[in-house]
Amino acid sequence: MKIIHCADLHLDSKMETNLSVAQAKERKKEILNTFERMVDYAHTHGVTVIIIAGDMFDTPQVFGSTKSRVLNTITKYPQIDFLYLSGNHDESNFIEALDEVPSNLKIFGVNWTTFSYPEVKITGVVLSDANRKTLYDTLRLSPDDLNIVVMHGQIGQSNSAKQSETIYLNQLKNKQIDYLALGHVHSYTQGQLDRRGVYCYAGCLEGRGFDECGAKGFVLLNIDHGTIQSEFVPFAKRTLIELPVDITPYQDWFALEDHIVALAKKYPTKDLLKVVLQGKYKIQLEKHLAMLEQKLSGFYFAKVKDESVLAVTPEDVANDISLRGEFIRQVLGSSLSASEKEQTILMGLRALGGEDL
Ligand SMILES: [Mn+2]
Repeated sequence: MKIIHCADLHLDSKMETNLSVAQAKERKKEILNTFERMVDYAHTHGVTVIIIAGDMFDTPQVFGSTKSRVLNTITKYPQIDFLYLSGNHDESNFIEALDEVPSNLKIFGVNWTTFSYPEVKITGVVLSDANRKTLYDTLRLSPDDLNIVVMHGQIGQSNSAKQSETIYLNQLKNKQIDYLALGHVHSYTQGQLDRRGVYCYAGCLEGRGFDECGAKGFVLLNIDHGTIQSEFVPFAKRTLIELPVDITPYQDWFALEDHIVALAKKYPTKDLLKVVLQGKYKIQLEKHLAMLEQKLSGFYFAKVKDESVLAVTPEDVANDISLRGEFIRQVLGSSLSASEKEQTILMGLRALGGEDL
């Protein structure tokens, strides 16, 4: 038996942070497409259950067109069960607004609900303020069954935090869980729960911003002879990549540009790239950030973030008796912050060089 564990689809996300209006619209469509592609994959790979561990939608208000595409996808494959747990973003509006719930769309509620299959029992609960303390005591699983448990929230070790979103892993130990299918964390993460089981966040299907970099996809579970094998399947249409570059060794901007362009060649141009300049640079390095962005414009999206700092010390200009040397010594000796000093020195040097400010 094969099962897909996915989560955090955030359908209908706005996507406007970095992208143009047209690209944001396109990415929004792509996220929905990736969900549909995943369901097609399930069909062609003999998957019979898809667990959606929360945050299927980004906001409680779901566009009618999105809702009907999701419903069509679900009803297109009646032999696949969709086990849906609402997360902290989507609440239960999607289900409540349905005239008729398709028979293969099965829903977890605020009490433990179990869906039984010959090879596995899948049990889940939606966290709420009312149940967050009692749910651990009310979970009863048989050691003789293969058990998947579905929840949405942030794992924590103690019971001290107050948020209803916290899942206390310690209290799920020795509960006969074989696989804890989680949603909430947007990157694939797996760890040992106890001697018997593992916990796993599937992550989101598509990264939306540069806080969601790296491979995104779903987890494919293969159940065979009473054991669960799990495998992360990268599935996103586009990946967001953060590329840190230490510019310390470079005094020539064009050599640095060549270096960055060569590094960027490792990634497909369909992806979204953020180059982060780091390290300490000398005054001699003249930066042309817009030109670098232009050179990376073959990517679906590219931007350059400059986090590098100017490395000039009083020793560097100790013997410089020019106005420039005096100016730098004055600024370095002032009470300005490090970034203010950097800005002031750069502006001052440009002014001394006769450039427009
Ligand atoms: Mn989420």
